Amino acid sequence: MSISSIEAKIKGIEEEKNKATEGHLGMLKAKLAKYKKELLDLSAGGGPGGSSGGDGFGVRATGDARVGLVGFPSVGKSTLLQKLTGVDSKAADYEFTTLTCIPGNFQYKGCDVQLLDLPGIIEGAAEGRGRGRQVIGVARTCGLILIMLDASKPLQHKKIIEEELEGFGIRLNKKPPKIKIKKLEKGPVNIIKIVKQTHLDDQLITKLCKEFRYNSAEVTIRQDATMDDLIDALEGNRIYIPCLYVLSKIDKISIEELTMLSKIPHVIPISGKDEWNMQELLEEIWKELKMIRVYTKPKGQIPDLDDPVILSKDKCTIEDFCLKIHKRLAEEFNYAWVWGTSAKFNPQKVGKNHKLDDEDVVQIVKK
Ligand SMILES: Nc1nc2c(ncn2[C@@H]2O[C@H](COP(=O)(O)OP(=O)(O)O)[C@@H](O)[C@H]2O)c(=O)[nH]1
Ligand SMILES: [Mg+2]
Repeated sequence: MSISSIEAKIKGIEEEKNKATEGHLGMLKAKLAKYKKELLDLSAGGGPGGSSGGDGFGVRATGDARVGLVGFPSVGKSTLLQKLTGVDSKAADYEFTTLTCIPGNFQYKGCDVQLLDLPGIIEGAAEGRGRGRQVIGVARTCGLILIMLDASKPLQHKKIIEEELEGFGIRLNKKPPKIKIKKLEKGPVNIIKIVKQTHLDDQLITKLCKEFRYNSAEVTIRQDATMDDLIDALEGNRIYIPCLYVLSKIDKISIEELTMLSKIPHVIPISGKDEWNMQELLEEIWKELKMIRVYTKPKGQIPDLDDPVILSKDKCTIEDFCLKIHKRLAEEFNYAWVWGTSAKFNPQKVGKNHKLDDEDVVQIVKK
């Protein structure tokens, strides 16, 4: 099927969806998810001027973490990139800047963060076509997405961007559904409900499973799941990323408006132009990235507090720490001394699997 015929189908289903009953709605949503996936599969990387590089835009990842910045044109993305990283993307040719992704790096708490200005993603549906793969490629490598919203028209834009990213299989500020689906050789769809289901009945669950070719399967549901949760679990391959909404140009709105807009969850109000609230933005980015700083302490010396080793909270063992410094260090490792909140007493003698906390101090003892 061609891109435009799939797009026509999606439009038709969207219209039907508005007048559907619950059960029917589930089937339509499942079909929609399937067509959207087909559309993505068709959109090979590398639109005009783009690159089909491994991460979607061919920008080399540098630093300890990556943050993707998306938003409508003229909301202040380039201005923020310039203020935080010194990279002047406006100086680049206009055509060029809408078609590619511009990286810049900034340092915060010893962490080197790569910020990617992804201008071409939201602007212009025609240009955006075929970009899905690239967006996903980049999103997979980002620890955080920043959605920039102009304070003068934030809510409408927020909805459009969220729907666009949702359509690409990206889930913002969500956890994967606690639903396990195991394909079986034969038999019916066997549903195991660990908690009471208030949105889904067995008939609908079975129908949805079959729609995704799980004719014989064991479905274990550990949360009060919605239709969308089940479809995400059946589709698999979703990307779960934290997201902050950067409300820009607050220098142009009133205190009353600002107070109201600040109630949006995960929102950080800023003015890139006047550099308002930059420190808070950096602090929130840091928190969302879930990084920790670990200081090294060579034997008989004081810890080096200027140059921390940066680890992420899901990979923060002593072994991860060694590997980040040098592969050989992990091989030569005997034990380590740890000072800080992860230690039961200071210092504690630990092995490779010990998990470190932010601002711990480590001394490695080799074999
Ligand atoms: N008042 C105000 N204007 C801003 C702010 N940030 C950017 N601008 C202006 O908005 C326009 C678009 O900014 P730009 O950074 O190029 O937006 P982009 O298209 O999202 O990259 C420019 O004229 C900027 O000077 C801000 O915080 N306050
Ligand atoms: Mg720009």
